[in-house]
Amino acid sequence: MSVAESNDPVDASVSAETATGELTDGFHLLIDALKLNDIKTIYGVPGIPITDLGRMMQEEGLRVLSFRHEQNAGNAAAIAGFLTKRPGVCLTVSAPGFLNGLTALAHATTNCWPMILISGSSEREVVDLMQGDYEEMDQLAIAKPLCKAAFRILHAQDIGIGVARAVRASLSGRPGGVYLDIPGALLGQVMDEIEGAKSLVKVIDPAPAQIPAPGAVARALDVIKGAKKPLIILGKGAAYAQADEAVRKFVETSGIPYLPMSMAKGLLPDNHPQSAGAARSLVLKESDVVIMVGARLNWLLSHGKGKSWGEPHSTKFVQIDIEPREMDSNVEIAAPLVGDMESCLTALTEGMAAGWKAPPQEWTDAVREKRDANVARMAPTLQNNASPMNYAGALGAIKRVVDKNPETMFVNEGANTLDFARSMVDMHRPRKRLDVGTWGVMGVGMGTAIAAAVETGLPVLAVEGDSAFGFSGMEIETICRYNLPVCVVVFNNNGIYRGTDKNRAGGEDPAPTVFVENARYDMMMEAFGGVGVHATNPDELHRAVSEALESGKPTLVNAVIDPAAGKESGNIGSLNPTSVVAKRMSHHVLEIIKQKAAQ
Ligand code: ADP
Ligand code: TZD
Ligand code: MG
Repeated sequence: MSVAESNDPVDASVSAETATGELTDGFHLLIDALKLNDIKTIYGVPGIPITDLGRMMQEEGLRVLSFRHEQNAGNAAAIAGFLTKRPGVCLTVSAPGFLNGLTALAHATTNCWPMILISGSSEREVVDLMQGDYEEMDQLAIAKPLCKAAFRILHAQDIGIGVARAVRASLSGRPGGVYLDIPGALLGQVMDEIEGAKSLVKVIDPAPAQIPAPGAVARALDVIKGAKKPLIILGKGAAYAQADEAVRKFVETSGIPYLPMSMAKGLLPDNHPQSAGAARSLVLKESDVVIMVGARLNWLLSHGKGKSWGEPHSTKFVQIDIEPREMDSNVEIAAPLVGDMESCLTALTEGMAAGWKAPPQEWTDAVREKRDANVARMAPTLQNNASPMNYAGALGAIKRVVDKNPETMFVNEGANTLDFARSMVDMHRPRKRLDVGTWGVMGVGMGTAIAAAVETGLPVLAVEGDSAFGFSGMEIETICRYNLPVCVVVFNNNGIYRGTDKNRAGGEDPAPTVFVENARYDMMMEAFGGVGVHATNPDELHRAVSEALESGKPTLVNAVIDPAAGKESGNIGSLNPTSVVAKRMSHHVLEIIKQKAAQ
């Protein structure tokens, strides 16, 4: 189409010197803007008004992965952000599609991962007058409190700046989720193609090094030097930062035991001599100085206080974080070190170089002994060949496969399936363990597995509770459609936590935590042309998973787990509120309720 053929008002902006007479449109400007900013993959679900956008994206060389539900596409984009240090992009349709994707955007923000949710939206004029447009919703307003930043682009000539703002906002400082609202009408807007190309913006240095203040480094070193029982806690912020060598140097130069948070496992191999992973309770309780390295003192660390920190014993904290406001969020931070991971760790390591004294041997020996004792105690349970399987037997088989294939991307969700796997399956390389993150979300599994395969090209092993799997299980069709090297293992214990609960009223309905008995999840995979395996003991499980990783064929292993093996809520049962009502309410109470009902 040429300028002459179009009567869009935007054409008025075309300047005489540059106009070629050829036009571009919102669709192509958006695609060009994303490509210019190194976006290579789009995770989404098509529909009005973005169906053609997806087609054109594919035509223009972007990889477009179409999902069965936006939440899974969003979870894929979120983890792509974590893995690549670039924003993962999710593309959704208006209102319901947008809302489905929003959960994942909030999840990305909560986890400090860069992600952009691009959603089509309905006619602005109609939405704002609330006149009932197709999929009407004021999406920008709804997204705002759930992400780091939210933008709407109304004019084709602003697409370049709009995308640049989204990319920079997602990556700069503490990374997070960004919402980008694309009213359908924008995609059809036209402008001169040369002017359009000029309007695009390549984001330069979106996450610049942030050097910590020298005084803050000296303060941190002083605190560390004064420690008798120091501990390093590595968090997923350190994994995200891809400062792997700086992490290793800091830990090894310091000689301090370290505890990896779930997704920081493998930053140093779990069998590293300084790992205190298997002595968690001891090191949290006993340590006097803790160096937080890209980890927050949130619920996962009992907020840095209370019984698990050895109350009344008081711990001094040093904290490295790119987000200044994280400091003192739960307890006082004696030495805040604000800056980017690599710069902070390098500064600390350099500060240690001159005559650094290793921590007291009494402490490091105590940690090592406790760890070795716990590992030795666990070892035989990981070898048990019980059928139906218990968690240790099944995870022993999984552990042996992962030890042999350390490059495997390991995805994990569930309650018992998550908590036992975290402690029983060692990670050997950085950013291999991908799980439920800060919120403990069920349903991240298949989206995560798909993005892990797509972004790394490596084989993926997803170990899933049967409940957890159900949240995103339909995406096994997506796995088969794109022929991704993903092996899903469903730990099938017939339910949430356990499969043995009974209906307390004695009625026909099963208890709320119980599923269909002896379901065959493997047959779901077969329905889409993948490989399904039914495994009833650890040997069968080991064989099935080894073969799947070897062949790279989409596989689902239905691993039969003893329905009585799990604990309520896995490791976090203590977070459940308890009822004080020992028996049914008194006669008087029931009488009052009856009278109210009769009114
Ligand atoms: P975990 O759950 O493993 O304890 P969190 O998600 O709670 O980890 O904490 C990660 C922290 O890392 C966040 O506070 C975030 O601001 C921080 N962070 C992320 N990227 C960087 C970086 N490049 N440099 C320093 N800190 C970072
Ligand atoms: N919904 C969402 C989105 N996230 C959640 N965490 C929950 C519900 C609650 N929940 C858990 O915290 S774990 C879990 C649920 C439903 C499932 C546990 O069952 P599972 O694992 O089968 O996945 P195990 O091995 O049976 O414990
Ligand atoms: Mg289960």
